[in-house]
Amino acid sequence: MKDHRAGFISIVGKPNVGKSTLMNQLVGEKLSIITSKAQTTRHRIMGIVNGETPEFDFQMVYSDTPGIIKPVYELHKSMMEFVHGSIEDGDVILFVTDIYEKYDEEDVIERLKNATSPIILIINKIDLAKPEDIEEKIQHWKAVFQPTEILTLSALQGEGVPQLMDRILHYLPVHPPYFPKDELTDKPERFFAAEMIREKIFLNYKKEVPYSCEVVITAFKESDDLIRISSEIYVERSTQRAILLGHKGERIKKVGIEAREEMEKFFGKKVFLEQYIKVEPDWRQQKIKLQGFGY
Ligand code: GDP
Ligand code: K
Ligand code: MG
Repeated sequence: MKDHRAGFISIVGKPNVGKSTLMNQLVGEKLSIITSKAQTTRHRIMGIVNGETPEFDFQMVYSDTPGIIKPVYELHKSMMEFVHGSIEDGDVILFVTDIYEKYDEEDVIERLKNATSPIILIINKIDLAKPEDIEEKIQHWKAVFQPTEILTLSALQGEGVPQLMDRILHYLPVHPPYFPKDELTDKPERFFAAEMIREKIFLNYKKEVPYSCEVVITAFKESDDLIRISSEIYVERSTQRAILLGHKGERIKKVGIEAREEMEKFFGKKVFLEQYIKVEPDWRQQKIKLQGFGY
């Protein structure tokens, strides 16, 4: 019998460095929403890859995490707890950096220095960089701390991703699978439905509105050829509700159309989507309400 290897791989780093893009490349499905705005990923999201090499079978369990930021709201604190938890539980840690970012989160560097698992430091977005800048960045990181390895890649173009997979497999411990072999993720389908609506809100509105929104799926009813999904979008103030709606409800209608198209691709079925907007004053500041939203 072949050995089985399995482990948790945590993807951490600042906002917008390409963590979700990288995870989707590694997992091969669009599990994690990607936008050009910071803080799109609020939860820890797991993606599971099962496979085999000539020597062993394996299961990789990836966690994508919210970007590392200094907490301002209660919401941010629980987001950062996910990040710290990921550094502690990971069998392999992918610390993602952007070729042109300025890194100043000393506390996270400290946590990484104390981590006992291998740390692969990734310099992402090399498609944007000149070769001499890449070399300089490698030297910079070697001076800051000693990760187990440094790899350069372009998550967007997939360049360097197979090499990264090989290195992850190298560090994966011998262990039986953690999840049934036919599961792609630990999150229920309605989680993805909510994330797709949130993604479209991020893409359609400016400034603080997307950060003030939370999406809850209140019904998810699947029949042979159709999924009926009802959603509630929570905002903090009635002025935000008005912005979200737009003139005659046209802006939220556009969000709904785009989210539905995304859901139909993801679930492979026709989707009927309802959206209701509700005002819940200061939900981001209140722990009880956040717990109700699953944080
Ligand atoms: P996250 O906040 O770290 O999860 O970052 P995302 O995966 O959401 O990506 C943030 C932005 O960077 C998006 O616009 C991505 O398309 C872009 N991006 C990610 N990886 C690359 C890359 O390798 N090259 C370039 N040019 N852009 C990238
Ligand atoms: K992002
Ligand atoms: Mg992300």
